[in-house]
Amino acid sequence: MKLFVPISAAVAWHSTYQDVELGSESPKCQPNAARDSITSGEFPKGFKWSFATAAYQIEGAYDKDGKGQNIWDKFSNENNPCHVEDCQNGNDACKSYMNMDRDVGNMAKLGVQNYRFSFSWARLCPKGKCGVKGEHSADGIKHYHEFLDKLSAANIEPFVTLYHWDLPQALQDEYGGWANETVVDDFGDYARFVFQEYGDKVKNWITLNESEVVCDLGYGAGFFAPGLTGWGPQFHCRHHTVLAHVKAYHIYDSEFRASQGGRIGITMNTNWYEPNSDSKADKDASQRWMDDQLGFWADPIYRTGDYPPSVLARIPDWALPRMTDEQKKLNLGTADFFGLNHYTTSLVKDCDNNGVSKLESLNKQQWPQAGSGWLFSVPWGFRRILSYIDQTYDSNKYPVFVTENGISSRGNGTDLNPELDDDWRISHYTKYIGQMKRSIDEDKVNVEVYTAWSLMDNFEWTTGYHERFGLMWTNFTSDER
Ligand code: PNW
Repeated sequence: MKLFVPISAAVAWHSTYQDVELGSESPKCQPNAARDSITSGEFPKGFKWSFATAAYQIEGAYDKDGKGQNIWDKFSNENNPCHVEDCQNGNDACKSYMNMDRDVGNMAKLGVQNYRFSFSWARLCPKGKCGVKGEHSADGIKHYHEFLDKLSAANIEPFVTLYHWDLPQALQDEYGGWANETVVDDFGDYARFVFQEYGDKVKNWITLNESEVVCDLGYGAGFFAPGLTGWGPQFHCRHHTVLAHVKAYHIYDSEFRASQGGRIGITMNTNWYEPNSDSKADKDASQRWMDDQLGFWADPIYRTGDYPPSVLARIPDWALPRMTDEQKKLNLGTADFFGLNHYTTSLVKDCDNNGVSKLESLNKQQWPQAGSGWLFSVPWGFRRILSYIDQTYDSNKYPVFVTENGISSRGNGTDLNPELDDDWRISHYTKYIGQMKRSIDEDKVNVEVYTAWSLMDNFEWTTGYHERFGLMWTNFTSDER
């Protein structure tokens, strides 16, 4: 059997797919006033604007106060070969761990009222075990209490992600991390521990961030931590992220919801996959991409309890375990909101890739490209993905929280001469937010939260500090940051 890397992020990032040049004649690449125009005006009352970061990308202090090692600590410090551009690592990042007042002060100055950030699992439970018999770090626990108290004093509402890619290394070493089903129980114990400790201060919980990237790049393509490859680890990882989310949801729902009264959901990343033509073949191909990147998580949780039929048809059961009837029942409806990270759009044309794949994604060079190779600015795609989510998963039942959206630069400015007049960034945000407004006004999609990635430039995974997503410039050459 021929193996191929079928997964969108891996494909989009690492060009293992066969690129088919459509040329600028594709009508999808031409300007279209009705589609591209945006309106101004008020957002619905209560609409929330937020900024996001993640622990490994900003905290630094990788070995302070008893923190355990996580898979990104190990991966980004390996240097034979290096996994990160210029052999950079997250050891210091933005030094946010020791600069809580600086970060909260900056947010207060910007008028930020909501902040999405993540807890570092290995900072709280250094070996990954948070159950009664686990080892807990008093300093780590105190740190997030202090940070939450500072946010509260500044009237900033926290949105906390439990897992933003930094699995305790001990769990990777012990049983293979996300590829092993034991992780489901360990994540459940971590979630329970965190709800118990912080649930009176946090009312918005996001279980997992972008499981697709975790599993496809970390366990399938080997480009991200922990650097594993193959369909076995990749799809077992995917399966266990669904089960881990479901477990954490039920723990919250049955043990904490009544007393704490918060909301809990999952955040998924997806491109909008625009069919290159109106042919049925191209539309079906686009649907397969949606199923692969979004439906894999969203169908079990928000629609059917099970994986999309196109996924089950494509991925054999030695790689992807099948859900039991009991699991399907447990999966369905396990979220209070639909967390969406959205950045870009791909054009999809059906093609028979040598009989191996029927999926083809075409990023159009005609679209403005960001500092990241995979990111093209296609504002109208944002409106279409929001409509798709509403039609497929019902935004009235599950309000959409946009938990990330943003754009990067690369090579613009230096720390001595930072690029602060980034009109192109303002224009990108204006157009994306304008399309979201049309989606709310014209398509009646129930969007409650919009979150910009990121509050500040930070450790951008395998491209290190080379790609800047921040609304604020970070001076990485200064000790103060
Ligand atoms: C997200 N894609 O990752 C992550 O949640 C952030 O940690 C990250 O810094 C940010 O977006 C910018 O990259 C993504 O291939 C990774 O489309 C890959 C993709 C999108 C988002």
